[in-house]
Amino acid sequence: MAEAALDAVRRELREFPVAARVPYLDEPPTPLHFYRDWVCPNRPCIIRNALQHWPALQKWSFPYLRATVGSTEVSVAVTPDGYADAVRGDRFVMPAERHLPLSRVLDVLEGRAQHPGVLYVQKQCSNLPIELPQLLPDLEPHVPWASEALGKMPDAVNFWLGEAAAVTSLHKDHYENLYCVISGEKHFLLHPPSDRPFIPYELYIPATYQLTEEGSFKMVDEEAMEKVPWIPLDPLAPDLARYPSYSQAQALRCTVQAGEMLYLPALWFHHVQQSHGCIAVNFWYDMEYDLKYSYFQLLDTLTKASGLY
Ligand SMILES: O=C(O)CCC(=O)C(=O)O
Repeated sequence: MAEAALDAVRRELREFPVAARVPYLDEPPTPLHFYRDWVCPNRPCIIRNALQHWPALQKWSFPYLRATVGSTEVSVAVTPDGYADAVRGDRFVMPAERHLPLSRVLDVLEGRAQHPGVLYVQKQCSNLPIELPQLLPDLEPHVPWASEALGKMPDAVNFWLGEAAAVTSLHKDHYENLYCVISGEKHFLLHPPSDRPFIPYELYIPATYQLTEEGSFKMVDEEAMEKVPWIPLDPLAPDLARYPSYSQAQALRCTVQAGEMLYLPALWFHHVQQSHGCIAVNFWYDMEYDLKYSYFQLLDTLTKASGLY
């Protein structure tokens, strides 16, 4: 009886409708349209012609970055394999953090210098205004129509620049994310929150990579930290023998080109890759902890309780 009921729940979850692709808007929406058509229904879209007035779009080349912020030290995530914040064996491993002049990162990206591991300038705590304030005149400090629709300013404005090998593992955030590509392209693999029953989570011992003097990496456990719930699955090569339910999840893929902005709604799972040297900026607006959040929590609880994942 209970098993039949669970089967019925699983069937309903499998058949839950999702969009087949991420739609494009040819111009930024009004605050009302953004709120009504995208934020409320928690639907992603790619917005064109929303950044063309930013000087960054014309200016941000490697020579320009060298000239304006080349000597500025930035936090760089360094990993042996390009995966920061990802499951490796029985650990959740965070990157080694280096502070390097941006010109050094650019040298490595251009093949003029070597550095052990894979470099990714990314620190998700407003590294743009904090570490690279000289670049702020080249863009708007927020996305006005989004700030008006959401009734708040962004919690963080982040700058991303990295090697093609730098990958962001599948995860979700409680932010409404406006992700702007300035040069190059980003490849997103997305899952709607309704795919939660098919996406595995496990608890992992947290560890951090340390880069030794000789340039090799070792993992050091973060003894004081609690275990971290994380997704062990690589959506590019899912281990379906181990996580068979993932075959029922429906990934949406999209590429965000230079000059485009992805609206990535809160709670959507995302895995991100990029072209070599891609430059991006994103705005994180804290989500409203409204019914959407409550429904997601309910789905999460049911998923765990039903033994799905
Ligand atoms: O660009 C990336 O590599 C990751 C972006 C991301 O995970 C985010 O904005 O939440």
